[in-house]
Amino acid sequence: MSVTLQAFLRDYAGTDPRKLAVADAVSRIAEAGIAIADLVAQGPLADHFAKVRGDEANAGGDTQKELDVIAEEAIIAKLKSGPVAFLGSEESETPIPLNADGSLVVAVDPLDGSSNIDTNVSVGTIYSVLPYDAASFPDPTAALMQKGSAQLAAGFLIYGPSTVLVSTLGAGTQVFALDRASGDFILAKAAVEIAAATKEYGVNQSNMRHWEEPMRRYIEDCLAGKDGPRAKDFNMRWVGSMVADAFRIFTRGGVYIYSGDKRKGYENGRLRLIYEANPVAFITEQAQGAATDGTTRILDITPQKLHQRIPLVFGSREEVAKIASYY
Ligand code: AHM
Ligand code: MG
Repeated sequence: MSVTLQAFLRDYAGTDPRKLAVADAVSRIAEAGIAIADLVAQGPLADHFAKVRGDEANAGGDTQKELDVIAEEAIIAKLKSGPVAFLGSEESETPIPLNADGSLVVAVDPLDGSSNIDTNVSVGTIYSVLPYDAASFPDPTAALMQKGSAQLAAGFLIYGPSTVLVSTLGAGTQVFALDRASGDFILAKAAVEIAAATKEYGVNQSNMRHWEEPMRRYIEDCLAGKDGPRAKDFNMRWVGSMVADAFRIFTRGGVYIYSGDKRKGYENGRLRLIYEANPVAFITEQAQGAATDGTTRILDITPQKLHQRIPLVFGSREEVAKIASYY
C-alpha cells in the first residue's frame, strides 16, 4: 500500500506539539513545491521566468531571476497562516515575518539552480526548519543563525522529470515522489543510504586554476585514475543545480564539491550555509553520508551572517574523509 506524505507526517508527529508544528510546516512547503513545479514545467512557454530582474542582485549578491521571486512568493503564501514565525530566504535581505505566534523559523533557497531555469534542467527548493521562541532569541536573524545541528527537519524539492521531495525529520532520510494523478507525494524510499565509497565526483572543474592547493591536488589525483595514487578511474558529473547533483549522489553515491577559491567573492565558495549547506548536510548525514567545509563538519559551524557562504563537500563518507586528508 502506498504511503502519502500526509500519512507519513501524521505518523511522525503523533500528538507532540513541536512535531505537529514541524509536520505542518513541511506539508505547506511541499504544497508550495507543487505550485512551483507547475510553473517550472511551463518551460519555454514562460521564458520570461528566466529573465534577470532589473539589475538588482539578491541578498547573497547574485542576480535575481523572475522565477526566484515568484517561488519565494509561493512559499510565503503557503506559510503565512502556519506555525512559522519568520522566513529567512536567499531572495530577501532580512527575515520575513509570518505568524507572530509561530514556534518555528524556516530558511529557504526558493529556487536552487536558477541559472538552469531556461535550459530544461532540474531546479529545486531547499528548506531548513529550526525551533523558535521569542524569549530565547534577541531577533529573528539570531534565530535563523542556529547551528545546523539544531535543525528539526530539512529537505529539498526537485523539479525534474519527476517532482521529488527528499526529507528528513531527524530519523533517516526519505524520498517522496509526486503522483500527478492524485496530487499526493508518495513515499518512494523509506531509508536512503548513500554508498560509503565512490568513484564519482561533481565539481565545476573550469575553476581549477583558482582553487586552493589541497583541492587541486585531490582532483589531479582523481584525474590520474588507475595509474595515479588513488589507483582507480573516476567519473565526473556536474549539473550545476545542487539539488540535482545531490539527488544523484543520494541515488548512486558520489561527492559534491564547491570549495573556496581565489576569485573575488568566492573565498568561501558559492553556497550559502543556512539555507543550502545546512539542510543538505542534515539529509546527507541522515542517509549515512558526510558533509564538511573541507575539514569541519557543516552541522557544527556557528553561522556569522544570515547569507554567509561556506565551502561545501558532501556525499559518500569515505570520499569526504579522503578530501579532508588533503587539507
Ligand atoms: P543559486 O542558488 O543562485 O542557484 O546558486 C547555487 C548553485 C548551485 O545549485 C550549483 O551547484 C552552483 O550554484 C553552481 O555554481 P557555478 O555556476 O558557479 O558552478
Ligand atoms: Mg538559489
